[in-house]
Amino acid sequence: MLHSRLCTAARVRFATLALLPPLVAASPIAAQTVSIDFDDGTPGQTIDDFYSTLGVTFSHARWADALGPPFDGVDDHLGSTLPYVVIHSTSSTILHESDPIAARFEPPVSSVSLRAMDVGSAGIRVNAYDDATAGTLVASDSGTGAGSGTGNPVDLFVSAPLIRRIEVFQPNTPIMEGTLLDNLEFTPVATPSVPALSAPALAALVAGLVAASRFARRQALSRPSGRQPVRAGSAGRRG
Ligand SMILES: [Ca+2]
Repeated sequence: MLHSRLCTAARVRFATLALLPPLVAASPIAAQTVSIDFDDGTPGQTIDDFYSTLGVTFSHARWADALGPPFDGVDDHLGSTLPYVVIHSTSSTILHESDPIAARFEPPVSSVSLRAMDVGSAGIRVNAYDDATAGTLVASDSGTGAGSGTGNPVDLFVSAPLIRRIEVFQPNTPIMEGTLLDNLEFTPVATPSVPALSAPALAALVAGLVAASRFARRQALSRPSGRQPVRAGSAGRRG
């Protein structure tokens, strides 16, 4: 009897809870794509954590005036947003693989795009990793051009479930053929929301459980028992 009552109560409680998932279900927070045109900095200064509130910090990157020195022609900037672009903090427009421009993302991102201008025979490449300092290569993209690449912009794009860092460099042993970077975009990975019950939802949940318990108890008490009490001394005796 006790087991039967408990089972009935449990079933009714479960049925009540089954009606409540819309109140407690967690859904991912939509990720907003972040766009940076680098036109709000100061030429000559390193970028570092200037955009950290947007979720990205840089190594070996500085702002440069797209129409000023050290660029050797007015067409170098074609494809950029003016007035500023990004170059290496010490090697200017030359991006060595051993000393790349790096960007680190916190929170991690699922995709990154950027534009390289003046891409020539030295090419341009972006490698994406799942760690801020080391990790595994999870995606890459590259492009190339002819000669010094004047007036040749290349769009790069990488995507992976989790990207924490990218490195950008010229893969074909740059000597005097440089490139400029601009227009970074990235999309943070969607994060699950923390489910929270509002006060009315919590009150409804408690009321539902109490009502279910009372209902189960009434059902159990009103059900006729299938077992008759045994009277001592009467069973099995015949006159
Ligand atoms: Ca720009």
